[in-house]
Amino acid sequence: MKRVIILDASRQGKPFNDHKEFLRLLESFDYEVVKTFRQNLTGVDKGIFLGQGKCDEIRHYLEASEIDLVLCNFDLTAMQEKNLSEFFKAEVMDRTRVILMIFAKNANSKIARAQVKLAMLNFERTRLVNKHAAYSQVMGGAFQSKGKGEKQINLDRRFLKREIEKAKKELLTAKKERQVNRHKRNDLGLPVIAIAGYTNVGKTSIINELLKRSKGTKSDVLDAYDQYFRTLSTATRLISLNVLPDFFVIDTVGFVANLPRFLLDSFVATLEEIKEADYVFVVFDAREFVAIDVANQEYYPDFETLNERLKVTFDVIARTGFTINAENTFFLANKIDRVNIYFNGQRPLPPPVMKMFFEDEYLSETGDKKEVVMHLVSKKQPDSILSIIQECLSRYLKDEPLLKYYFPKTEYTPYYQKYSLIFKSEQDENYNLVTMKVYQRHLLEMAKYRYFDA
Ligand SMILES: Nc1nc2c(ncn2[C@@H]2O[C@H](COP(=O)(O)OP(=O)(O)O)[C@@H](O)[C@H]2O)c(=O)[nH]1
Ligand SMILES: [Mg+2]
Repeated sequence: MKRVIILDASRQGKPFNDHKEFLRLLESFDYEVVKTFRQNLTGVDKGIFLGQGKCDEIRHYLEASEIDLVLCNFDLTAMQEKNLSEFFKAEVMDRTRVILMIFAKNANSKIARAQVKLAMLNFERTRLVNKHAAYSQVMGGAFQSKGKGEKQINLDRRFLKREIEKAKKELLTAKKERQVNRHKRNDLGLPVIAIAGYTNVGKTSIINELLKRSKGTKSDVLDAYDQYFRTLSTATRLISLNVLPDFFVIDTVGFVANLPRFLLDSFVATLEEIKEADYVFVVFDAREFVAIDVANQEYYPDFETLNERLKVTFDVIARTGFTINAENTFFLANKIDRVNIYFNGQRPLPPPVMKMFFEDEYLSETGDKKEVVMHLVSKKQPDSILSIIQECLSRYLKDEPLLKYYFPKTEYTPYYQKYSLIFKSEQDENYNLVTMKVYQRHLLEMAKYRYFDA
């Protein structure tokens, strides 16, 4: 584990970026965060961004604890980055650089890798321009050093330009290749649910809860799907529950608040798995917008807060190529267990859903305000999540016929559960009679069990 420190800054008491979110972002790396330094800025931006006193303090700390990596939860100009790293005698990375590294880690496909590379090169190029401006400013009349700096910058610029052209070509090739592979995954025959949302809302936790309940050892369950599985991204998991037919879930890289504009394309590229999904679960943190009406002792949605996030979410998901509609998208407000308000020592039970209206082009053809149903869930109450998945899977099986199968009692057939949503289960002397809908792809193999239209 590499030991690092974090610098956090605020202006007039308002942090530039959320500290907890930054910590969560860093979990992608093998870092041990040893200490956080905070400063509230008062003056204008300086060459070293922070105050001199704070910088001295940090330098002493770095020296004493032999740490040589400093991560900033704010953006720096090229000049500031350079000045700080020289002063600290340590590597200094600003927030955009950290985010770029995360994207690089999460780029699972050729396209994503090419897109991230391009963003990194463009980032370096903007730094060069800054650096150049900074050089001219600082070096001013000193002819010799100015000339030197400019020469180096021109070399760097030419190098970057070449690299950027290369990366653009790579991206184009990768995009062409994808056209060819595009329909590979539709062979799966199992529904695919992508879990999307901001960092730290509980996407991975929800998937882990499902995995905990998933039966069979991993290799066991995966065997049957092996050949398909290879075409899937590494973040895809097969969920095989006793109570529901099998399905896939995809964990996605979290949205980052205040994402720099020029990173949007590479962010979207790391989310491209979403396009292959049949359904998207958009997860939010309930604490951000579930409010309490004290007078009526009721929960209500603080829609103002949510509005902006919904907009960004829709925009990003649409950019992946997934067409959001009212059928294929579910909204989850997770961590409802953390919304703790008590009246006379009692916590009113949160409702299972909250309805709200959202003006959005993606959800409505007419441009009218469209209803968004927000499911209030918690990983602590997995049933709340399972019931949404059940609803999702029954939508997937909407057009399949409801059939009644006769399974001989002597035959142990938990197998059929994998591919079917069960509506009713009865028994007679010799048979288990099960009324169910079966995934289309598996109808044929199930035909050996006599069936009747239910
Ligand atoms: N109390 C509570 N904590 C949760 C819930 N879901 C997730 N968490 C916690 O929230 C943090 C972030 O969860 P994680 O699944 O990593 O979020 P992700 O970034 O969206 O994948 C972790 O500390 C989880 O234990 C929940 O429903 N209730
Ligand atoms: Mg996660």
